[in-house]
Amino acid sequence: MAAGVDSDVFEQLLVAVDRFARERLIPAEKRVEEEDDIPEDIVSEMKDMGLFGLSTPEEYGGIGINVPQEARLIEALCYASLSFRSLIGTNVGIGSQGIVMDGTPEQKQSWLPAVASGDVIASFALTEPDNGSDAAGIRTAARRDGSDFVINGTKRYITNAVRAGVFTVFARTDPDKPGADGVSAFIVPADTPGITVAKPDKKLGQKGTKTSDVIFEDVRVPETAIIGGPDRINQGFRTAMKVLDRGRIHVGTMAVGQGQRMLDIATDYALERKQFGKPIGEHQLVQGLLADCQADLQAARALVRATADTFDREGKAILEASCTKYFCTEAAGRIADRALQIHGGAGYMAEYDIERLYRDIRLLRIYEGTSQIQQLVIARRTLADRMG
Ligand code: COS
Repeated sequence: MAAGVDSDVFEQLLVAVDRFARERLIPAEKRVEEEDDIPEDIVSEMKDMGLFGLSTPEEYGGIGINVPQEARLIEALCYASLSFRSLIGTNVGIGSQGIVMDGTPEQKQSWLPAVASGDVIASFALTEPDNGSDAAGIRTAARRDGSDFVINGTKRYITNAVRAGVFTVFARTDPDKPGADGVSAFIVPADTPGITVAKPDKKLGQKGTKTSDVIFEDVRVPETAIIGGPDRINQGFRTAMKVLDRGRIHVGTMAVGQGQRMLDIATDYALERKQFGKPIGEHQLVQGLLADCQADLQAARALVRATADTFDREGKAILEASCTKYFCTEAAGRIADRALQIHGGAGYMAEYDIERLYRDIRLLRIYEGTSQIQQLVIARRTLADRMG
């Protein structure tokens, strides 16, 4: 088992994050929704708490929590709006984990301390206009020129691109290999000439999060920018998949945090709201909705924690991570729908939090691999296991 942070220190951190989410973040949610940004004082507090470096190893200035600890801590943070998590999410997860997992010691030393402190935002640039689920089909090209590579292409829906100090960019280094085999992962500082970050996208929910197109035009990087060094050329797709496996456990955890929040809101409403002379929570059909939320939530939490333990023990959990992302995010969708239903007409009104949470959590079933991609991974692995 990866050591993680000392258990006493972790329990204190968990209490602090839980309090921060309830006392600081939840009261700021409406402001984030209106301003479509995270207030600077909250960004500073998140830095001070070390949240940007939660998963960065201690030797590089982070807190160094292991995956089971991440599964509890991110649940607590995600009791508040997912927009706050998104700010630290790429540093804790997909933006930096490629460097943590496969980077050279020099690459780790160069980037991880600033990622851990939050002074540099790391962003993960995989998706393209024509390649989302088919990640191995990416077209962004990195053409060799002496000991450099020259990158050309467009990346789409890149989280935190406007805030980024560094991108991990996936580009095709071998044009003759069409699939996963010709792809390499590069560390590209955001101020490298030739990079344009477009205006942030307008979205259904998660206001305050920033996604944008990133355009690479003749962006020149040395071969030492390949994650893991020049010898790891054409290995980038595997790095991306490993990063996404851990990311999928993280997204499952987010679904559990939001699921608990939505169930709590619906329960409070069921106790307060009266119809037919008594609180609606005393009507059995409303109880049925609450019971189904609770059962989904308990199952989702148990699955996240079991998968986090498997990942920690075995160093990978491909099948389990896909099951977790698929089940937990679909469960959060069901919980959102029932919680809104319990609110009746009020649930459709922006004045009530459930309307916003319902929109926010819709993305969970899409990013870091849609539910349908998870089904594909699960089925392929199930069949392959039987075939030996
Ligand atoms: N960990 C490590 N290696 C992995 C892996 C994983 N989880 N998944 C696949 N690989 C490896 C495979 O072992 C294979 O390597 P070998 O050729 O050496 O055996 C290689 O990667 C190609 O794998 P595969 O043939 O399964 O690739 P496919 O193109 O068929 O597609 C899917 C794989 C569809 C599962 C992948 O493209 C995917 O996850 N897509 C969704 C992408 C996504 O999540 N996008 C969200 C954007 S980021 S917010």
